[in-house]
Amino acid sequence: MSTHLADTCLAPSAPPESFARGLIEGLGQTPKEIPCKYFYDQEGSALFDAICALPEYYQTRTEVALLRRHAGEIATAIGPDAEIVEFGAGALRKVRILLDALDAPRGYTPIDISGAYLREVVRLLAADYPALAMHPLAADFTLPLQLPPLSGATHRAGFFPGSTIGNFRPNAAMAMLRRMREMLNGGGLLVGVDLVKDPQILHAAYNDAAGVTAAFNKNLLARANRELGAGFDLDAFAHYAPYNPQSQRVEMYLVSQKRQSVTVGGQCISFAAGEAVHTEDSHKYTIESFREMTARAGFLPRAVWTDADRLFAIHWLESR
Ligand code: AVI
Repeated sequence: MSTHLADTCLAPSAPPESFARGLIEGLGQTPKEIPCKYFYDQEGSALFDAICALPEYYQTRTEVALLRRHAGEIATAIGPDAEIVEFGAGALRKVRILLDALDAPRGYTPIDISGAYLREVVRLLAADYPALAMHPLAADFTLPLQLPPLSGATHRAGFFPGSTIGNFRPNAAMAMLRRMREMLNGGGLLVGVDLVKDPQILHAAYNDAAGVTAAFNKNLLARANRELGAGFDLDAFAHYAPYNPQSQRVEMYLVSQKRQSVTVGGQCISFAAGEAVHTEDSHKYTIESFREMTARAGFLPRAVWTDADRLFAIHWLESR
């Protein structure tokens, strides 16, 4: 569910009713975890928007600049009369750049778990693109799903910006790419991916000076307090987000600062002092490692656009 409608960054989330179940299940495991899809309630989406504007979080501004700079080439790669399928229907700012550059785009199919969010996306875009046929799909794009037959467009092109793919483990990311390829039925995929880089830059991006990422991480506990009446003391948990240069991912944790017990949905959950709850992985790829993964998923990796500092890459993948 992407409940926040600011024109910056949004990410896929999960229906609220599943939060209690997912939280209790994850905290019952050893080691403890909370799936990152639960970050994005209204508060979490607003915090994520704030992250996207942080000086340390280079990803959003770099991707937007790449889209702007290479919009013409991207439009040529996609071709005229296309229907754009956006996986996760997030940042309107990004899809607008694409739609403005394309030659006669025929349709837009945003896929998001939140029907309410989709309605708002469609309302906002329909005003500016009256000729574009809107086919919103309220669904979880990480699961198999079938798109309705094409109408008006000659082909589909997928759009998956924001390096959301990095929040999936590589095997899951590859399986998802395979499903996307099948769904697109011969159409290509434009995907934004954060690059492997100097660990200090990555560390700063997930440990910002203003503490917004820490608040975003702790929002999982705040959300449990709001929605489930859980008794988390936010000060009794610390945000910890190291970059692991061997596994090439930022790992995010909430670390219990003392021995404590919290009641969540009627269940008592105990934390040892120093015990960590794993909340997110953000995998980074080199241009080559990402191309290799997409080729194994059945795509033909074509053009790649990257910035001079090699912070971020946008890949154009054709279907075999
Ligand atoms: C949504 N996703 C790509 C973000 C990332 O960078 O992995 C989520 C995020 N987590 C902490 N900061 C931003």
